[in-house]
Amino acid sequence: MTETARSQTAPIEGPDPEKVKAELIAKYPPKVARKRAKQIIVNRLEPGDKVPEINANVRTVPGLMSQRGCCYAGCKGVVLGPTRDIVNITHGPIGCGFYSWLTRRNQTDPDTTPDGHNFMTYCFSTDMQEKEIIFGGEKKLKQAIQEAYDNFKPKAIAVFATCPVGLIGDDIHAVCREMKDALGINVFGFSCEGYKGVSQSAGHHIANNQIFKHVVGLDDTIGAGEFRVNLLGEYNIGGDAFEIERIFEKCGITTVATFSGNSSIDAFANSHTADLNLIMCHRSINYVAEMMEKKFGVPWIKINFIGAEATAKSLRKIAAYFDDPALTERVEAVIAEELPAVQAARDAIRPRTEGKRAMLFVGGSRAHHYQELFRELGMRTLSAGYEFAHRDDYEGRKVLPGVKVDADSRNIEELDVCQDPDRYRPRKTPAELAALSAKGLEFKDYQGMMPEMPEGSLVIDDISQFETDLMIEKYRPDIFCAGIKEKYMIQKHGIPMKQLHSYDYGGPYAGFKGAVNFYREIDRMVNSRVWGYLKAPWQTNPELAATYAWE
Ligand code: CFM
Repeated sequence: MTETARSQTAPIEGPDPEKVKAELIAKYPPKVARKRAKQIIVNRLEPGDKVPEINANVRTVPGLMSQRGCCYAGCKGVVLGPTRDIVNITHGPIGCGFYSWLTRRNQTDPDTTPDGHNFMTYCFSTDMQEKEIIFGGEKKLKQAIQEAYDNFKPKAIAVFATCPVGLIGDDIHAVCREMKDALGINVFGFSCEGYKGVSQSAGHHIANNQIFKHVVGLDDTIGAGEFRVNLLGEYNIGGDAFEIERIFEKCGITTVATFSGNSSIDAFANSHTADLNLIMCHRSINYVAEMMEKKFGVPWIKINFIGAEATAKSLRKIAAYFDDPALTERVEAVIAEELPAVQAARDAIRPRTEGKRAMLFVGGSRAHHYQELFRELGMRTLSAGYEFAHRDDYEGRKVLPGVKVDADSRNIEELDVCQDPDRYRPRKTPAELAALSAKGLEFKDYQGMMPEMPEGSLVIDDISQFETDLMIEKYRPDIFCAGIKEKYMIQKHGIPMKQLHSYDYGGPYAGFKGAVNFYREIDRMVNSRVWGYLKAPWQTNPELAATYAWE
């Protein structure tokens, strides 16, 4: 365990977590309570420094108000959405396309050459109507692909299936193949119907598979740069990828492709030529890293650019991997140059944030990563959880061999990937890899969130609104981090609420400059008394009060 992790393990103050857990499930019917009990865990180290087991990536009980999204959201909205030069056509009713259109604030820096496309400002949809639902939508899809091609002449078109497409059985892949031949550009489809899997996590997997099958490996040109990496699972929300790219450039590290923030299809096609894959969001993209390693021999390591210390640590890991004195020196020089401004901001702010307490309930990686930034401010994480992550994101990848594959996961295709006979090129010899591992560089590993969380903190998978309300009542945290669906109900409790998906119009929060932005934002939020003055109507008029189970 790291120094910072150990400093977190003093028991958290406040109500007894076991009793809170009992209360969280007390009003549920017995079957639901049994299920939720396995998803609500008091984080206590077991013998051998083992964290307790948590149940994750399982169906939400109907009736519980979940934070989760759907498979289509994970595929189109999350993984493919941030790529500027693919025309992404949603095959379905208009709402799916509209509500997945730029709501995530993924930014891009389009190149301004005549063929430097940026389609992110457009929303493409087949706008299915009753007629297509009854008689089939393949014809309309074909027309839509043709129309998109005629108007925009893109390099690639991707098609995303929504729920009704799966229900009526349109064969989007056949249409894509036909149009690929007819138009002579890359056209590929994603069977990411919203109902597949138990959350958007299934959509990530489907997105990873198809992008690997149809795009990665199409361009073998080895570009310039001595230290060539891919950044996987960085979606450039609020400009995070821009800040990471800035730091990489200063260090002399070349980004071949970012999956998929500030990215282009050409970069994906060439990404297998990189010498190292860096995984930022493990949940959404680890499949691409695994497949790229098997097929092309590119090793992967887990990094994290959320938090100034974490950024410095991640840069040092990259330097350790390439094991080049000049790079190591440059990395150290960049860290030395960047950290004083971060330290100055932290020193000024920390007396006002020290000892404050946060709760984080976000997707599949930020609930972990942002604990770093709070720690830098002297704040503690009382409770955290993911919407849709799997056990490995909680407990670490060591649990993977024992994870049960249920019917919902079995529904999602596992690609059978093997070594490319011509292009597999191990980047390091087994002896070199072993020497690096011996020095502490962990390959293909992620320790997960729970080992770094305080003793006695509650880890809650797929938290419901009922549980959120009760957690706020019991602990009164100084700040709560989640998404837009939760925002207003949390503020009505008088608690400041920070969106960690879209960043509430703020950011970037990654890297060194991002850390300073975050410190300032959190200082402003936890030290503003405005939310405490707010009285919801039912607090002054009890007859308006909803009758909550614990009242
Ligand atoms: Fe990965 Fe993400 Fe996240 Fe995620 Fe998401 Fe997101 Fe997220 Mo919202 S890819 S898991 S599916 S870091 S959109 S940029 S913020 S839930 S914690």
